Amino acid sequence: MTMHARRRFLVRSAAAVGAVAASGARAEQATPPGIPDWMKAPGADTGSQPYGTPSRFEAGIIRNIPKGLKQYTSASTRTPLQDLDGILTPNGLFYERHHGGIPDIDPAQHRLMIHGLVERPLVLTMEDVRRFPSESHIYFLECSGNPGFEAIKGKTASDLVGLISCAEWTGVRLATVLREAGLKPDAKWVVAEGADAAAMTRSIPIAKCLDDALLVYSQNGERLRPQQGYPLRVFLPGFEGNMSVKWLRRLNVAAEPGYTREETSKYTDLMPDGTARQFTFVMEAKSIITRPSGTQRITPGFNEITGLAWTGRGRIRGVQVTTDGGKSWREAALQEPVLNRALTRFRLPWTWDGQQTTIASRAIDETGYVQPSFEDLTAVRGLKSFYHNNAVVPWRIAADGEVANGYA
Ligand SMILES: Nc1nc2c(c(=O)[nH]1)N[C@H]1C(S)=C(S)[C@@H](COP(=O)(O)O)O[C@H]1N2
Ligand SMILES: [Mo]
Repeated sequence: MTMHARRRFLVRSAAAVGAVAASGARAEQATPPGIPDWMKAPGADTGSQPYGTPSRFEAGIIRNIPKGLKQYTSASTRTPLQDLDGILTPNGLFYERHHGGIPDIDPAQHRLMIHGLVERPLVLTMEDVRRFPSESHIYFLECSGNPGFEAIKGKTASDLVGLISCAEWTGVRLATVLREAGLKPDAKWVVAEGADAAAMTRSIPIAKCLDDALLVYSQNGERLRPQQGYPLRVFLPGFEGNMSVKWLRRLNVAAEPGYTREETSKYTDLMPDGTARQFTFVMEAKSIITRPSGTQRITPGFNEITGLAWTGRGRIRGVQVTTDGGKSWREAALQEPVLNRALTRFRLPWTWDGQQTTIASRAIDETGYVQPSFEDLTAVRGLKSFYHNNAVVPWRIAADGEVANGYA
């Protein structure tokens, strides 16, 4: 911090102390050397919350649930990205995307069948699945409809790109289970089916199945939540979220893809010339500034710009940030560790001069790919497609410090 920024910071802190004192006796007591009420008697009993929850003062940090959400059909909730720090999403705030509601599956009754082009068809219990050698990895999961091409009208970072979350996943390599069944020479695809009312079904190329694909039963150390596919899901690092089939009950090894609803009428991208891209698996590099971001308010002087970047192709190499509407870009610092196919936190110190401006970030991944502007992306893809919008998200900052969607 420069001397000037430091002095401004201290002046503002002094003003904040004044504000606290003015807000009543309790805040006055809480300001040292005062003694607040919560120091005058023992607190709640240890173990009074067998499963811990956040402070009641954080009750507003919740999933972003659209108004008028139609249940049991095709619905989603979003992660409140602007309210979180670091790179891991708490399990209770992981985004949800369901095509037929959330089944209530008894793991004792659940079975995984592996059949088709295999030497030894298998029917596994959850106990069987957990006997295989396990692995844990931190990966992001993103819906390819995040945000969609016409839905860039939202207000917050969560409204715009909240269909992404990141967690540590534990399970068994899909390759290990497939080898147990024994792949026949013609095995080129694995068609995965979920045990929900939508029977979500997607085809996975065999190369991915034998590479980093996982069968996951735990998330951030505890068993998967029902919303995330309890008791078992497929997890395909870097691929569009739709393919990570939840509530997994069947793997049909085949020579051809299933050409299911989710890979014909949905999850394809209509191009300007009327043809459609199909099997667009990889989530391309993307980033968003989460603070300051839409509906937040900043004051002149020092403001840290921070956000998240990710790429389905591996690691993030760098993130550039503009604070002058794209005239110039500066290199942000990346928080270590920068992990393969995980969220990466970036930061840039910034002194805001109080003038109206636009800020934005753009990610560059280890392949050299640069996150495109919305104009550059739509020049190639047109506006007919819905999935795989990874364009730069600009935030407009008004002279009063109010931050708003730069697209609107
Ligand atoms: N069985 C099943 N698997 C599913 C879905 C579904 O509706 N049913 N939704 C898919 C979609 S579109 C996405 S983006 C991810 C979302 O995973 P999450 O809810 O754990 O975030 O799950 C995928 N797997
Ligand atoms: Mo999705």
